[in-house]
This record gives sequence, structure tokens and C-alpha cells, in this order.
Amino acid sequence: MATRLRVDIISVFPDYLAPLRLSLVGKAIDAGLIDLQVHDLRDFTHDRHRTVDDTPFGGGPGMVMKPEPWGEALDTVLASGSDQITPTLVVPTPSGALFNQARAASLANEQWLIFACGRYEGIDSRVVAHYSTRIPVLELSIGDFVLAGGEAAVLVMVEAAARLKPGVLGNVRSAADDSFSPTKDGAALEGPVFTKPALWRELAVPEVLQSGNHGAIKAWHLEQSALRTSQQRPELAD
Ligand code: JCE
Repeated sequence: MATRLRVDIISVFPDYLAPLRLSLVGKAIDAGLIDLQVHDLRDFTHDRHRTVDDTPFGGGPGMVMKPEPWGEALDTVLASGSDQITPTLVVPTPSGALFNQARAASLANEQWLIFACGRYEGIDSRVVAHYSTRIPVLELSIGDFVLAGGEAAVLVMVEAAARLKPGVLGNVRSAADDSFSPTKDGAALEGPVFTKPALWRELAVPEVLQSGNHGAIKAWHLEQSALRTSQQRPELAD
């Protein structure tokens, strides 16, 4: 049974998450397959400047996010749910475990995800320490580079998970066909794709794809996929 996915996102830039209401994820929201709620962390401050950051203990560059607004925001979101469903808290950070297709698939299997978007040099580490005693917490990185905050990483993770939910992918193509599908034996990159016209700027679509010979077409796709994988991602190749 395909069940609804609730997604709560806490950020100091709630407008950064607006693109989730477009395109594929937006359609899944409109169809009631995903319940998206974005929260402004500053709504959980109490001072006139709505302060969310402070200087790091031990010195060092930049600022660190204070734990109290996070505690109030997360407690409020947790209290708004049912006790029957335990959410998973996802905290994007460059020091997290690498997000990949298998992790996208496990996120897609959850019923309730809460994303905590940090800024500055990150969130006071006691926030993860505390919520880890109450609910599952995943610290995840979308790659070996440093962003200015967690929002762009959340866009990536929510889109990757949402398209794996039954009913979300608009077409008949199975997510099991994906290059990095965990159900496929060995990751392989997809090869080139073509559409009409068959001749464009003197470039022809490979003859085999126009042949109607399904066996030959399948063999060609496998060969192109292996070629592409060895050229672009030799570490994935056999
Ligand atoms: C983030 C920052 C730590 C210096 C909150 C970066 C994830 N794969 C990823 N790349 N970058 C991130 C990410 C996620 C959340 C935050 N920063 C900036 N973090 C040290 C700067 C703050």
C-alpha cells in the first residue's frame, strides 16, 4: 500500500524551498501524495532581532546556530504529528554520510521526514545529540563539496525520494531502471538518448534505433551503457 509522505522542512530561508511546489514534486503535493510543510526557524526565537546564531565556543571562524530555536521548532513539529508515526530527522551537513540512490529509496519508504536546514558553520551539535535519543536522525551529505546551507541539499534529497514513491513518477518507466537503482545488479550509467527528427544538423540517429529490431536495440543500449560507465565512472565499471 502506497502511503502518504509527510515532509516538514525547517529553515531560515523558507522561500528557498518554494521550487518544491513546482514540477514533479509539486504535482505529487497537489495530488495529495506528499504533505509538505515549510517552517521559518526565526518564528521560534523570542528576542527582538530573532537571533538564530552565535559565536562558536573554542573560537574559530563564522557563527554557529543556537540550539534553543531548533529545540522549539523541532518540538513543535513533533507535537503536531500522531504518536503512531515516528518521524526521521534528516540533517544535511558536509560531514554526514553520503546520500545516494539507496538512501533516497529508504527515505521514500518513510511516512514522515523532518529536514533541518542549517546555515553559517552549522547547528550546535547538541541538537543532533538530543533528538537522536528521541527519534532516528540521519546526518547526510549530498556530495564532497560545501554549500552555504542545507536548503539546496534538501531540494535534492526530497526530489530524489519523491520520484520513487508509487504514483509520483508520471510515466510508465520504472524507477528500477534507474542507473543507480539498488535493485539493479551493478550501477551502470545510461547511454545517449534520441528523439525526432532522425536527422538534425547533419547528425543522424543511430540506424539500429530506427531498425525495429528489439534484440539489437537492447544489445546496443547495454553496450553504450558499459562504454559510458567505463569512460565517465571507471570506478563503477566491472
Ligand atoms: C552547510 C558549512 C560546515 C562550513 C549548514 C553545508 C552539505 N553536501 C553538503 N555540502 N554542504 C552541505 C551543507 C549542509 C548544511 C549546512 N553549511 C555550511 N557547513 C562547515 C560551512 C551550514
